[in-house]
Amino acid sequence: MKVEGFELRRVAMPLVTPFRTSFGTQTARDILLVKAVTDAADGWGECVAGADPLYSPEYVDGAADVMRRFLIPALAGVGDADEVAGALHPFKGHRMAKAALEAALLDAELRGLARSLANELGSVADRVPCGVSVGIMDSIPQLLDAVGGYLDEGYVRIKLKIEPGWDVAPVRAVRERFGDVWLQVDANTAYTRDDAGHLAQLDEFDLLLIEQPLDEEDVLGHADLARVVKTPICLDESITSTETAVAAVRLGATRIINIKPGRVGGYLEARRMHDYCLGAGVPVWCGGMVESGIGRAANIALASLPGFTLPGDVSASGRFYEVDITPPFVMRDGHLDVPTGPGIGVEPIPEILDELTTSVEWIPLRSAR
Ligand code: NPG
Repeated sequence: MKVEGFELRRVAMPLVTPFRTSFGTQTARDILLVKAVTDAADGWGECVAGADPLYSPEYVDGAADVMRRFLIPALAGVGDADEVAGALHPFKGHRMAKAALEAALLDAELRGLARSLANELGSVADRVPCGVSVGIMDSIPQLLDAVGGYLDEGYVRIKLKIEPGWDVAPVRAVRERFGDVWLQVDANTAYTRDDAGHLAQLDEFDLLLIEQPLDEEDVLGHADLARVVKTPICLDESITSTETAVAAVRLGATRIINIKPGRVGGYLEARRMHDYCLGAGVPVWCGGMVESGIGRAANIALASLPGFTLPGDVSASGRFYEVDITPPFVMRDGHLDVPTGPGIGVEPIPEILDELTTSVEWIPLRSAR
């Protein structure tokens, strides 16, 4: 495959409702889409970096900058998606930027071969169960309304965002109102080691897991916490590669892993992490980063691998967007169909894409070939 260049396209997508987490409130996404133009086909990737470096050190302007100045030039001479990680390895970090470039090339390559990403990754299912992530609300009645609405739509698992001051009471209220629904919580690093006793109060609610209670660098703190709290700890932000996953599992810091392709540097690394976890008996689930249909399609493919035994943050497009840039993913019986078409199986709808685009930049590749 000969790569001619990459189009970096920024798209502004308003959310249907504000999404509040312990690190901020999001009302729209400023999405960086990458289109790889090759002699095989064009391919799409979505960069999940946020507008501000609040979830991770990456942010969308920084991702565009590192792609433009360092990552894309380093791809001259790369002919296959599986060469991308090696070519970009000299550049530290920036996994979300790297993931988007690799995803675009993988999509182009698979489209050229008329093979689906799901097949390529090792999918074993034609549909995946949908979990939904529910933001922090102003009041418990408002939260109960929101959760009730998602359960009515058919979501099979609820994740509540928590932070100090919004944890035990909302979890208790949801448990009391909705009975034995699959329930888990996500703190996005909002607690400290001193909160161990407080977090242990969540044990009585039979949660599937507590996600990333402590700082991303405090892996040892999670291992200590896991000896105090009975609910399984699941790491997200701390796990940036298969090697960090192996270490966290060995330390006893995590019993379950949230795999997000952007956070770990791409779908190929995500598969490698999945394969390790499957072999080690560590359940995994697919995280979400409020993706448009481009990233969502690829996440659904990943979530259909055999080790993804817990429902992921894999929601219908309508959970976040009134209008998506691809045909929307619609939930049926609490599940989404795994795309079967070539590559990620979906493409942006040109008129909608153009309407939501805020900038486009073309970066040609000076190929060594
Ligand atoms: O379903 O796409 C989704 C969102 C799931 O809660 C979700 N994502 O911390 O996991 C997270 C959180 C997130 C969203 C993190 C956006 C960073 C950015």
